[in-house]
Amino acid sequence: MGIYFVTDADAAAPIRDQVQAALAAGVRIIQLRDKQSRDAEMTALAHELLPLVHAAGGRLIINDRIGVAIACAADGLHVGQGDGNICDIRTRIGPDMILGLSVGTRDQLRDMPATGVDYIGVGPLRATPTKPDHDTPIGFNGLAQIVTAAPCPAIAIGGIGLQDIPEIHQTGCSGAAVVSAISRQADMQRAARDLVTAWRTQ
Ligand code: TZP
Ligand code: MG
Repeated sequence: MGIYFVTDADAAAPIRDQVQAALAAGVRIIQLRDKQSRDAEMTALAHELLPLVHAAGGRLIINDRIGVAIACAADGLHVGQGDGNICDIRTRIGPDMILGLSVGTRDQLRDMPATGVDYIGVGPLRATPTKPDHDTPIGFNGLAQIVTAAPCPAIAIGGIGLQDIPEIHQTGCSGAAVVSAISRQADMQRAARDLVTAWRTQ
């Protein structure tokens, strides 16, 4: 998956600009995350973003909202531990939609159903102000333990910057998810390109 961009509703730049910068830089997985907007707004934005993402050969994944993901026929849905039963969610979204699950402990990995989840987002690697209610940071050791035991591709998330890419790659992660390392940079496209290049040259 490489560099995976998660949108930032609290950044100065509008979400659409963030996504365009990430796509122009070569990011191919975009997660639309906006905890505040209503379902109808998020669905409308997803409808706008989907053609842009697809024109770049990318995939659009919706955070949390199963109804939105279904309504806009998104490529994927990403849910957290508190977002419902994974088997039920898989039944609702059908067999083809990408399903990602956040995992922060080995217990959570053990409790994950053997099938149905396509990838896990593992973290937070570090404490991050972007998600004030995040769980305890797991560090590189925690990340490596979960990634090694995972039955599916894993991507790291939480407090990730350019300098972390080699170590994340070394743990066996299939990608690295970032928010502020793109969304809150003065030149978002340049920041995204540096991340994409760093991942590709590992
Ligand atoms: N899930 C775990 S940490 C996080 C999410 C959505 C936020 C990561 O943001 P940043 O700015 O890349 O640290
Ligand atoms: Mg969630």
